[in-house]
Amino acid sequence: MSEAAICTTCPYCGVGCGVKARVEAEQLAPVQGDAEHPANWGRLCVKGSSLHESVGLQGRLLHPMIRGQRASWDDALALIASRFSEIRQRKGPDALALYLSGQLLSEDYYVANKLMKGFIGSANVDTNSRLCMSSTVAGYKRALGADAVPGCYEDIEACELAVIVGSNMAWAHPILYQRLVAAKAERGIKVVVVDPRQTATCDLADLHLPLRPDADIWLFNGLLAYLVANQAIDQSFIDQHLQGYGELLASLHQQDYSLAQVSRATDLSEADLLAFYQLFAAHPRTLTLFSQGTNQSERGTDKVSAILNVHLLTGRIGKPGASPFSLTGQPNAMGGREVGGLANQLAAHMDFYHEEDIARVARFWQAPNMATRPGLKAVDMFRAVASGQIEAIWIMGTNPAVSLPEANLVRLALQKCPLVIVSEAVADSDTARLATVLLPAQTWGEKSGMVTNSERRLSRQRPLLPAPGEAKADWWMLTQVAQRMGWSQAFAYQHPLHIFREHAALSGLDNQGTRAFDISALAEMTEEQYESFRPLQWPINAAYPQGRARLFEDGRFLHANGRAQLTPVQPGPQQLQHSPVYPHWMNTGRIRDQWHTMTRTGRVPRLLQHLDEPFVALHPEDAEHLHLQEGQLAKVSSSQAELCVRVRLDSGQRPGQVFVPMHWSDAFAAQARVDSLVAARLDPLSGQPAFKATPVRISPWQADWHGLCLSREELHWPALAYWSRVPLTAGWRYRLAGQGDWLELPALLEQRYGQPTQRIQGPTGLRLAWFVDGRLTALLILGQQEPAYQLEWLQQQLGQPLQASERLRILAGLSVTQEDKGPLVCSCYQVGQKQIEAALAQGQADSVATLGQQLKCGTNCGSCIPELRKLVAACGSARAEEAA
Ligand SMILES: Nc1nc2c(c(=O)[nH]1)N[C@H]1C(S)=C(S)[C@@H](COP(=O)(O)OP(=O)(O)OC[C@H]3O[C@@H](n4cnc5c(=O)[nH]c(N)nc54)[C@H](O)[C@@H]3O)O[C@H]1N2
Ligand SMILES: Nc1nc2c(c(=O)[nH]1)N[C@H]1C(S)=C(S)[C@@H](COP(=O)(O)OP(=O)(O)OC[C@H]3O[C@@H](n4cnc5c(=O)[nH]c(N)nc54)[C@H](O)[C@@H]3O)O[C@H]1N2
Ligand code: SF4
Ligand SMILES: [Mo]
Repeated sequence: MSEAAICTTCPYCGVGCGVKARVEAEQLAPVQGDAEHPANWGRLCVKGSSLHESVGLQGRLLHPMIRGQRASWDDALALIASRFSEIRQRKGPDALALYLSGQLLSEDYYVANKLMKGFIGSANVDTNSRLCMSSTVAGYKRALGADAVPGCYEDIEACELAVIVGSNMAWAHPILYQRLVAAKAERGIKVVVVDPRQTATCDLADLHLPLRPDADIWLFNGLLAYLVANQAIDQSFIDQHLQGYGELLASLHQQDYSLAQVSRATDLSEADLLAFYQLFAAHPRTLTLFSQGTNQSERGTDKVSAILNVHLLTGRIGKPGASPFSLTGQPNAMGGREVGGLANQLAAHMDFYHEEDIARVARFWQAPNMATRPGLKAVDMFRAVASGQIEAIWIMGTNPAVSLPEANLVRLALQKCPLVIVSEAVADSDTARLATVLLPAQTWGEKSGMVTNSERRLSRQRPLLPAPGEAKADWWMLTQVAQRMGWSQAFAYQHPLHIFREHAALSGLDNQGTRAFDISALAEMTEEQYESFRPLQWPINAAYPQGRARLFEDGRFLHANGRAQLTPVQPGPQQLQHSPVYPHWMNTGRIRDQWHTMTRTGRVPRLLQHLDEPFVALHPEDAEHLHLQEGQLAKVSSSQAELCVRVRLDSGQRPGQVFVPMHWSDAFAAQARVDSLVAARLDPLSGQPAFKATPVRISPWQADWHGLCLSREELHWPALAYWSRVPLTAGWRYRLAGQGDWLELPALLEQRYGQPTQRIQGPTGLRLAWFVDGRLTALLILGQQEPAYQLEWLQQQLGQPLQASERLRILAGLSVTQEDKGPLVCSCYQVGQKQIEAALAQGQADSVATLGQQLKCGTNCGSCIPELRKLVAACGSARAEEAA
C-alpha cells in the first residue's frame, strides 16, 4: 500500500530544500524535491536525492548505554540528573556544559538553552555554529544591530552581479548554485568568485580571483577606496541611514589602497582587481554570497565587516538583487541563532549586554537561576573540560572529537572528563566512543519540529518512519532531565508544538520592532496549523503575518538610532608567514558528496564513489618539488599531529596551499582526522576558529606493502599506517597500506571467514578469496607495489553468485567482459570518467550537453557539470596538441 507523500525538509545544508517522501511497505521510497517549496522548487542535489538510502538500522544506536553497557532510559536519565545536581551544588553551575548543533531542531535547541541559562544558571551552552556562523553573527550585529540576513533567495533571480566570497556553492549549496547557473543562462548575470582555490564553483565565474589566503580585507578595502574615489557610493543613503562614515573614510588613509599595493597584498593582478572593481561599481544589483572562507578565519568578523561596508556605502542592502548574503551551513544553523544557542546570546535575539533583556527572559521563563553573563565559547569550553573546571558535558548532535580544532586535545579532555553524555543517532562515532552515557536520538525522518534556512525561512521536518529501538527526540531527553532536577512545571512539554509556541511568544514579548526576530504570529498555532505549516520567512508577526522576504529595504536598521554602523577594519600585518618547518598552508573544507563527519553520507555507497578516500590536493608544481605523484600516499604534518592520506594533483590549487577534506574520522580511516592538525587560532570577537590556514609539511610516505580488501562484514584493523573504508551495496571495501610484514591481515580474515577458498602466493604478493555457496564473501589482495585490479568490477562481484570460471578471475582482479568505467563522475547515473573520455575521444560527444544526451551524465542534479566541462576541455586541448 502506498501512503500519501509527506512534505519535509532536507537535513543537510542550509539551503533547506523541501523534500517529498513516501513510505511504502514500511520502507522509505526514493525521495523527490517538493515542487512547491520556495528553496528548491522541486530540485534536489545528490545528497538530498539519496536520503532514502541513508536511513535504515545499520549502525544505529538503539538503546541508552552507560559505560558501554545497555541501560534503561530511567537509569540513564536518573544518573544524568543526579550527577548534574550534585556537581552544580558542589562546584556551581559553571561546572556543567551543553554543546549543541545546528542540526538540532529549534524545539530541541530552545529547551536546551532554557534549561542551561534559566534553570541550571550558567550560559555554558554553545554549539557547532561557533565553528560555522559566529563571525557572520558578530559582523551582522556590529553593522545592522541585529543578527539578521537582509536578503532572500529570489535575489539570485533579481541580481545582475553575484560575488561569491569563500564559498564553494557548487558543492556545499548545490541548489542555490543551480539557481545561479539558471540566472546566468537566462539573464547573463556576471559572476565573480573570490577563493584561493579554483573550485567547481569557478566554473560559473566570469572572473575568478585566486587571492592569497586571508587577503579578503585588502580586496574589499581596496574596493571601498575605489568606490569612494570614483564617486560610486550612495551619498543620500549614507547621510540618511548610516553612521561612522567619517571614521571609515579616515581609515582608508591609514593604508595605501592603491591598485598596485592591493595587488601586492592579495597576489592578484591589477587588471583583475580593476575588472572586479569596475563590475561592482557598474552593477547596483549586486549580491555578495559568503561562507566559510570568510567566517573561518582569525579575521572572520572583520572580513564580514569589510563586505558589509561596501554594501552599505552603496545602499545595496535589502533591495531586490542587492544584498550581502551569508550562506548558513547547517539545516538549522539559523534556528539555533534564533533561540540563542550561542554562549554569548540570550534567547530570541536578546543579549546579556542589556539588563532589561536578562530580566525579561527571566520573567518569561519564571527562571529561578537566570544566568547573567555569557558562557564559554566552544574552544574555551573544551579547554575548561580539559582543565577540570567543567566536570560534566552533554554533547548533542555534533561530533567534536572530529570537528573542533586541536581535536586531539578535545579527545583527551573528554577521556578525562568525569561525565560525558552524548546524544547520538549512530552507535559508533569518534565522540560516542568517549561517552560515559550514550543516549539514542531520533534523527531525520523520525523527529519532528521546525528548522530555519539561510533566507530566514521556517520549514517543518516531519516524521516519516517510526523511531527505531528506544530512540527519543532530543527535546524529550532534556525535559526528562530537567524534570528530574526539580523543574517539572517549566519543562512539562508533551509535544514539540508546545515548545514552539513558547518560543514564538518570547520572540514577540515587548518587541515593538526592536528585535528583528519576531514570529509572534505563530504563538497561538494549533496542532493542525503546525502539522500543515508551509514555509515562511521571519518576521512573522502582526505587521507581516505571511512573513517578509527582505529586511532593511526602508533603510531602518536595529541600532538604537535606526542607523547602520560602518566599521573601519584594517588588514593588519601580513598574517600568513611562511615557516621553514611547515612551508605549506593547509586549507580544509567540504567535498561534494560527503556531509561533515560522514555518520550519515558515509553509509551510502553511491556517495562514496565520487571521492572515496581521504586525500591531500596539491598543485602539480608543488607535487613535483616534493617528489609526489597522483595516488601515492603522503604524510601531512603540523605542529600538532600527522595524517596519512592519498595525493591528488589539482592545478586549481594555489601553489604553496594544499586542501584536505574535513570529513574523514577515526571511524572511516586510520589517520585522516584533519582537525588533529589544526591549532585553535580564534577570531577575537566571534571565537570562530581559523580552519582554513594551518602551516603544514607534506612528505612522501613509503609503504612496504599495499592492499585491497572486500568483505561482506565490517572489519576492524590493527594499527596500520593507512586504511580507509567505503560502504558497498553488499559489504565493505578497504584500501590498506603498512610497514613491516602483512602477516596479521590474512590471519584476521581467517579468524572471521575460515580458510580461504582460493589462494595465490607470489614472491611479491598474496591474493586470497573466500567463497560461500559460490558467492564471494571476502577478498584480500596484498603486494609490495600497489597491486593491479579492476576495482569497480571487483566491488560488484562481492556477494554475487559466480560461475566457476568467473571465480577464477576474481584473484586476477580483472574482468574479461566488463569495461572499466574508471572513477565515478556522475553519481546520479553512475557514469565513470573512462566512459566519458571514451565518448569524447570517439567523437560521440563534444560538449556537456551532448555527453548528457549520450550517457545521461549531468542531467539530474547537475553537480558534476563542472567536472564534465573539465573533461571536455581536456579532450579539446589533447586534440589541439595532436593537430599541432
Ligand atoms: N557537500 C557538503 N555540503 C555542505 C556541507 C558538507 O559537509 N558537505 N556542510 C554544510 C556546512 S555546515 C557549511 S558551514 C557549508 C560550508 O560551505 P562552504 O563555505 O562553501 O565550504 P568550505 O569547503 O568549507 O569552504 C569554502 C571555500 O572557502 C575557501 N577559502 C579558504 N580560505 C579562504 C580565504 O582566505 N578567503 C576566501 N575568500 N576563501 C577562502 C576554500 O578554498 C573553499 O573553497 O557547507 C554546507 N554544505
Ligand atoms: N577542518 C575543518 N573543521 C571543521 C570545518 C571545516 O571547514 N574545516 N567546518 C566546521 C563546521 S562549519 C561545522 S558545521 C562542523 C560540523 O561538524 P559536526 O557537527 O561535528 O559534524 P556532524 O558529522 O554533522 O555531526 C553531527 C552528529 O550528530 C549525529 N546526529 C544526526 N542526527 C541527530 C539528531 O537528530 N540528534 C542527535 N542528538 N544527533 C544526531 C550524527 O550522527 C553526527 O555524529 O565542523 C566544523 N569543523
Ligand atoms: S542543496 Fe542542501 S538542502 Fe538542498 S537537497 Fe542538497 S543538501 Fe539538501
Ligand atoms: Mo557549518
